[in-house]
Amino acid sequence: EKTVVVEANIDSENITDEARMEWWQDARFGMFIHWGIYTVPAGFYNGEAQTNSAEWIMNKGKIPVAEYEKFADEFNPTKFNADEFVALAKQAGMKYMIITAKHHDGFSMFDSKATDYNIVDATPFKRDILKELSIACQEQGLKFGFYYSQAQDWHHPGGLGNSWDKSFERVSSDAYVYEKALPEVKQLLTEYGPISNFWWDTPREMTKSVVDSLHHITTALQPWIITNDRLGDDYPGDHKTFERNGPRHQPEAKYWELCQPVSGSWGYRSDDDNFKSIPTLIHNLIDQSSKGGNYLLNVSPTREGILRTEAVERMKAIGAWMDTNSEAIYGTQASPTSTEPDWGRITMKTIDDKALLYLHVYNWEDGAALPIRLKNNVESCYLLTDESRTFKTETLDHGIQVKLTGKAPDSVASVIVLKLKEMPNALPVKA
Ligand code: FUL
Repeated sequence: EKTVVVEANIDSENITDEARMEWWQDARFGMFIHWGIYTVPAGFYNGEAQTNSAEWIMNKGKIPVAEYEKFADEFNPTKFNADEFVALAKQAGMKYMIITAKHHDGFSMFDSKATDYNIVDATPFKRDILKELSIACQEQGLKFGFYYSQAQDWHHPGGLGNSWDKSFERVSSDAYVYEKALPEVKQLLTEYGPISNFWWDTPREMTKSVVDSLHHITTALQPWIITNDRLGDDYPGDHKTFERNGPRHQPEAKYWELCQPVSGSWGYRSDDDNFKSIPTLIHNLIDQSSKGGNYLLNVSPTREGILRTEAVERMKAIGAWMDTNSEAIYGTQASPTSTEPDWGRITMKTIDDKALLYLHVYNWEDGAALPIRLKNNVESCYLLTDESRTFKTETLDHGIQVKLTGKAPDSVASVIVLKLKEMPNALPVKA
């Protein structure tokens, strides 16, 4: 039997925030997975669609606890293969994976010691998918982290959010945290190897002492861990979270991430045909990078334990683009100029006090001049995938012009490298 490393990252003395955040900042791209027993109703209850986001069905359909529990009896995703999930994430160019350990419905997707309401004890499947994924991630070299809903729990009388089941008498949420959330978090951080991220969610009614306890246990057990900003009010975490829509301008926060579902729902919904197009997804990744942020793209396995072909196709297409262009994504910084030029986006690296700009051209026209609002001397300008294909540039009063020639090398985004002789000197934004 395979085992996982139990004690992670003991050497914690001198970790600076910068050192801790470095891999994440460079990674730019991760896989989010929403998976739970809500996959069984898949958005429908009593023959009717209940919700856009299928993981909310218990709440939106006002399903009593005893009814909802029955979905666990039918949860048997026998086609699930952790190695394939991790391999697909890697193929897409993703550097980390974050999966729902427990969502608001209160069902634990791992062999929880705090409750039997978990995937091993309460389903015919009986396998701990988080352990399988953790092992596969370690074997294939992908960072691995958890989503955890620490305040809402519609199954536990201390959890927040269940106002429809009248058999349900509310006890204090502190009791809930000490009985369930804290022990589960502790278990997740000791029995699943090195955990790269803890992704808290819906920080409602969290007392300061509870927030402090959860924060303390997380960082004490996994000193290299990275947390989002959703543990409690006034808890900044390590990074800011944008949900569904990214920022229009570069945010002030140094570290931030956009999470977005590949289709309409976070959790699998059987009628969800709202898949984003391949160009949209690639542009979204580039767009976050050009503003200095990460892109956490969500997929939702079906009740059989596989991804829909539409999702797989999209992951592979992003991966194919990343195969030749990832240099313009990994380890880049935000654009030094205004962040949304008409023609595409810009990312940047600096090497020996010289800036290397990556011009991601979405709208390519033979003969067109790309305006870049920088006052700089250009060292060279060429296509990322073919250095012999060079472009003429001019430095004018209103910035650098790059002259496009020929056909677009890539129909989604062609990347031109613009090497400057110095650090970028941005012209003021046009009124
Ligand atoms: C939200 C949750 O309520 C959604 O169900 C989903 O998990 C999303 C990522 O965060 O706040």
